[in-house]
Amino acid sequence: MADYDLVIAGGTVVTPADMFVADVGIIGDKIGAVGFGLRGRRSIDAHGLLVMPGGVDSHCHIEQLQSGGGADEESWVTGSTSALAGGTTTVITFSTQFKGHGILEPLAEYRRRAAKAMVDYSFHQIITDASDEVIFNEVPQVVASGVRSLKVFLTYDPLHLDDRQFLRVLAAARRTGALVTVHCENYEAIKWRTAALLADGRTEPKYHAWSRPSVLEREAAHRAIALAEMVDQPIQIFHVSCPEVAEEIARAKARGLKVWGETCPQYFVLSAQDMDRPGFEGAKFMCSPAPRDAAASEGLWKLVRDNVLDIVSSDHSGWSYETPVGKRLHGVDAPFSDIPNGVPGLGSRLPIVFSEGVSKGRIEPCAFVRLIATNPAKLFGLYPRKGTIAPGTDADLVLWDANKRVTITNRLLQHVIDYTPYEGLDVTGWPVSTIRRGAVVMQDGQVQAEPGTGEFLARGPYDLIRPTGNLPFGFDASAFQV
Ligand code: DUC
Ligand code: ZN
Ligand code: ZN
Repeated sequence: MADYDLVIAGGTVVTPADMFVADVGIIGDKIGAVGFGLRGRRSIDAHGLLVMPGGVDSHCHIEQLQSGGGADEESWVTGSTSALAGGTTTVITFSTQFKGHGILEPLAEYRRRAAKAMVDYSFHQIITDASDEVIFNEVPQVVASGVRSLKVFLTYDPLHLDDRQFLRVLAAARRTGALVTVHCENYEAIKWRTAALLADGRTEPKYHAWSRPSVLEREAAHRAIALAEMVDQPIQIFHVSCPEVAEEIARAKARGLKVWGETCPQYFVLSAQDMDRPGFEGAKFMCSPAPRDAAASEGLWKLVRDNVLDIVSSDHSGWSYETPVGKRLHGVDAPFSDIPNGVPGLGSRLPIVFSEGVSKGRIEPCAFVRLIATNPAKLFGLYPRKGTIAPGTDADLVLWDANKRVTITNRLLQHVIDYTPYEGLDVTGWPVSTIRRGAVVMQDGQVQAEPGTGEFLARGPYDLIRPTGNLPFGFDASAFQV
């Protein structure tokens, strides 16, 4: 008699800590057992494949509302399709705020849109206007609804917060038990350098990198960490592009601070050189922070191995290349400062990290699992439901052919964006099947999930992001409405 609805038989199970040949037995939407000789009503032969937790992408932009109306081109259906095609089963995306407005209405609208998801999902709440109403009234409601992370930008018009506003967000997070994630670049310095570059007639996409050198990311990361230390509020530094930024995080960790760092595949395989292609082509590679150089990429791998950078997310933020609503929004002669930032990456995240990391011998498979699933699940309060393979956890799995060699093309990634910055990149290692809460939702590149089958993941309080209790002079300024 069968004990399980589905058995994944004979694969090499990779958990965050261990790797061994076993069967995985699934009952309904949960893992029932990991063992030998398990009998299921259905069985999938996984001999020769790795069986890993479904990817958790804790930083991606899907159907994000835009200030001028409308939303990002990548919809919940197309974004989910790409995620599932690439082995990711959970995403954390963004509900945004428009300056002068609150956060409750956009969050309600965003939840309505996300109801079409085919992956499980949660949100970070972006704060662009730290008004009294938002900070003291709305943030507590949003956090209580399960959106337990706030996101701030230290640069970008019209998103950026000054230090006082940033402090108010840190304090609100401390009061409500949320994590703060930070886009670290120095706003004024980028504006100043951009003005000088444009004054000198340097307008092409490659000057995007010149406008925001790594020192400006390092400065902002240092400042974010210092202010978070003063408030005693845990933070995560988003999309670390180079070692000198990660070293700020390493120093903070060594001081006992709760500071975490994320990097993204673009910082492993792209460089500032990519933006120096003929004509407008360089726009395809423009994202912020800007990709650096090969030495920076290699340096990031060392910081991954040293556990300074513990998450690799996609920062999927797609803008099509050929359409008038994407990179060409302001025309092909637009100066770099008017070209939308961001690169697509939901579907390519796991293959690139696996290939560059595991296949090229930089990390072990268990470390890969930690980077792309376990650590994001832990940091954002989704673990152990997500991010591992063990009895009682959600049956989210990716079956992986570690030896399959693929040349990335846009078609394989199945997002709506009309290009990938990784076109032509050779990778070794590719997803064969994706299983989301017990259902096979991707097989050999065919995504077979219905819109609306993704679940909202409300995140409750969890220990990892509790403040340390170390405050200068023992004075908790966050207890006051200032
Ligand atoms: N940088 C961001 O901070 N967000 C999305 C796109 C990008 O390049
Ligand atoms: Zn960012
Ligand atoms: Zn982003």
